[in-house]
Amino acid sequence: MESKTIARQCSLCEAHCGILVTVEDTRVTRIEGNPDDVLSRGYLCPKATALGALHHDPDRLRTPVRRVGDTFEPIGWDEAFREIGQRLRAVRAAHGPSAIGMYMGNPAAHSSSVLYGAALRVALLTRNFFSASSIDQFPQEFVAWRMFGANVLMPVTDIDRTQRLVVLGANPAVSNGSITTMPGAKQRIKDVRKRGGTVVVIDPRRTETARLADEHVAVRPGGDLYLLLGMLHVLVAEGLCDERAVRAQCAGWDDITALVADTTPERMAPHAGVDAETIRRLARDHAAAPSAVLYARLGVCLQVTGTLTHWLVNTINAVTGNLDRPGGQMFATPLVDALRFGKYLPMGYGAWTDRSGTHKSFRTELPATVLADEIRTEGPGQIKAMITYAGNPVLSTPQGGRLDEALASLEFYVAVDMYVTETTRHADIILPPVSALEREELDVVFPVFSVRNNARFDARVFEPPADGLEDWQILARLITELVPLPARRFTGRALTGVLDQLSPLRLTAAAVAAGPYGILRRGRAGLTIDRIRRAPGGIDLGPLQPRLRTLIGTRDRLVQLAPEDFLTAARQAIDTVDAPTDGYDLQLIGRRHLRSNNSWLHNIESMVKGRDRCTVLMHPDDAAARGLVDGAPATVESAAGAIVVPVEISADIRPGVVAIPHGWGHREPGVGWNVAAAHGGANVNLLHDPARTDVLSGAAAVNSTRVRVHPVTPESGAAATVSTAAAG
Ligand SMILES: Nc1nc2c(c(=O)[nH]1)N[C@H]1C(S)=C(S)[C@@H](COP(=O)(O)OP(=O)(O)OC[C@H]3O[C@@H](n4cnc5c(=O)[nH]c(N)nc54)[C@H](O)[C@@H]3O)O[C@H]1N2
Ligand SMILES: Nc1nc2c(c(=O)[nH]1)N[C@H]1C(S)=C(S)[C@@H](COP(=O)(O)OP(=O)(O)OC[C@H]3O[C@@H](n4cnc5c(=O)[nH]c(N)nc54)[C@H](O)[C@@H]3O)O[C@H]1N2
Ligand code: SF4
Ligand SMILES: [Mo]
Repeated sequence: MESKTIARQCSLCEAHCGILVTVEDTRVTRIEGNPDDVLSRGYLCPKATALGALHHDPDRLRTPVRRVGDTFEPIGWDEAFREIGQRLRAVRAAHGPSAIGMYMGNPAAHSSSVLYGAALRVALLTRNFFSASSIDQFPQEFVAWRMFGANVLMPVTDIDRTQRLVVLGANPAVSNGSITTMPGAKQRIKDVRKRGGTVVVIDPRRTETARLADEHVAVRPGGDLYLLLGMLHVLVAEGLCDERAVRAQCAGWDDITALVADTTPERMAPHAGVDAETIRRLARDHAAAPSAVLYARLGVCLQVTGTLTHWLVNTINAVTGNLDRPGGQMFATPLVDALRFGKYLPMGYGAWTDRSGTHKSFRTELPATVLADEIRTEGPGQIKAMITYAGNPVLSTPQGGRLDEALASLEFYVAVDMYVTETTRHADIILPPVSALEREELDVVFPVFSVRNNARFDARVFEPPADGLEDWQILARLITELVPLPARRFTGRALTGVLDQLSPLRLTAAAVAAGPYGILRRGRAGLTIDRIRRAPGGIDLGPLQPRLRTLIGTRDRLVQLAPEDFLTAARQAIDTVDAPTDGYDLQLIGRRHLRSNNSWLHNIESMVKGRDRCTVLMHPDDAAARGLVDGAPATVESAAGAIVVPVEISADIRPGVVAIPHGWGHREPGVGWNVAAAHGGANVNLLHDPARTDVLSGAAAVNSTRVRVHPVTPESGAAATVSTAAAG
């Protein structure tokens, strides 16, 4: 029996842990953490083992398929591309470029094929481009653009050196960090306390991260903005800010002090759901610590106040002198230094809007929540054909339950995905890439957000099949089909030949050579792809260095503390109280599980076995008041929709709040996920109103939806989407 062990990374989430994959004959028999990995130092989570199962999954598509009635049949690559080209060009010729919409999902960012995703987006020239970013980090990019002058300048939390870590709306003990790549986050958090520092978690649920902390503050969902306004008031009123740092680094100080003049902890406390004394103490402790950092993520991003909250997170870090210094918020020096060029990218904010005129484009995108309506609403600019790449928006985005029907109504839909999912089941043609273990690459995305500078190579575990294509090759062929060419039969072939030579790895090699560690700058000592490839644990490039001064893209080269529209929106938010409406007396938030990854690991038996994960988590008092018992099915209902899921009772969640994970609801007919279908669950995004978005960036506000929960009655059960466990 032939056995080999290959070092690479797990690309399932942002942590990109270093792994050792052992293969015996043609099967993956073991996946372990790589102790030599310079960033993850041997850590891996249970999801990593799914990489082997995904590779061997019989449900994974290995050839392109074409819809025939209600099923799919295999088809050759050339035939597929020919048909796609003809159909898409016909749509564009008849209705214009915006008639082709594109949605790019999360896994796209986890492979360097994303370069070709971006290129396809450009080739389409459509206004109807969407991505998972608008149900993820849009508010953070928006804030980075307005405060630092470039959307990529989202600061990294220097967790390895801070003496005070305050986490709001993130659960790194499960997620392993996001927009701060910190594999093995649990250990890193424990280490803060081990070196005498403090950890505070602000979250409506006592999460896995909160359990590691010195203090847990159970904020009201959506209450963080008020909590931070209260903290900022204390910092200003008590003279606790680092005014020297502010004067050297920032503009807008006077506007900030005016804004928070009346936001006393007493006034903010009821909105935050946190008592005034705690707010005051959090402010004082932040200022007193030798270094301190507020780290915020999805829980505060996906709120109507997402942009405002992230603005105040950065502002508090800046005015306490914790921006761009060790132990605070910092910026990496990645081997391909995208941060230096961010300021030259126009954000095109408001260059166009969705057709209802509600949402402005931001970095050439519209919010994903308008996708169903842009397909369904007739008239000029209507989407007639779609391309989805590595995304499952039917489950991952709030669409008022209309996206299924919308996708089914398209003239033509092509999906780049290796599964027949709730989304891709509507496609006319599905183009599957080779498996992750069949590609080799050098990740250049996540080093931009890593807690240490590093360079790590992903080696191939398996040779791809002779007729297998990587995502970038598929996307390059789609580009070839879409760009206007004279004499398509001949020039198309020539263009394919050219693009085939421009693999992301080749492009990356050139970018590395020109980057901060490359041979063009460092001569013979410089890094090359070959050098990185020969270091199976990667190369450590040292701790983060202060460098905002060289990166900042604002006109006066100062951090903008007080963009006018942020101030206006903040004043409005201070005057608005978010009260329960129409008997929807609970607030719904999300949660993630260590064995689940958005919508697409539920087809792997080891990821779904055991207790049902798609449950509504609620406080014992809330359950008792509604006559609900642990494990029994309940109807969760909002103004937008209803689902049925089992109840899970826990005192870890704030009374008045319930939590349901997203990415479930795999029972639709025709979905090619056989294991997932048996576990079902329900799609929580049916409960979220697509019209409820972050006011400034347009990101979906899914973390404080008003709901009611009650035992299943015959009527409510029939009307709702039922989860397997609840039904069974
Ligand atoms: N209510 C609620 N909704 C949420 C969230 C939440 O917290 N609450 N979280 C949001 C977040 S943060 C995100 S990132 C989004 C994710 O939203 P999406 O990106 O839309 O969905 P995923 O579940 O990641 O689906 C990924 C798809 O890509 C396919 N895929 C996997 N790897 C590859 C690959 O290498 N190539 C190709 N071509 N396809 C691949 C999978 O088969 C799957 O169909 O969900 C969001 N939705
Ligand atoms: N195991 C696992 N890991 C993952 C993923 C996964 O699906 N599974 N997904 C990956 C992706 S795509 C992403 S973007 C990251 C996300 O990474 P995180 O943001 O760390 O993950 P979440 O679990 O969504 O954490 C959000 C937290 O916010 C809390 N919260 C909700 N509303 C509020 C609020 O109003 N205020 C405050 N203060 N807190 C609130 C929730 O209780 C939750 O604990 O995780 C990545 N890692
Ligand atoms: S945390 Fe888990 S899923 Fe994420 S990269 Fe590491 S091993 Fe993979
Ligand atoms: Mo995400």
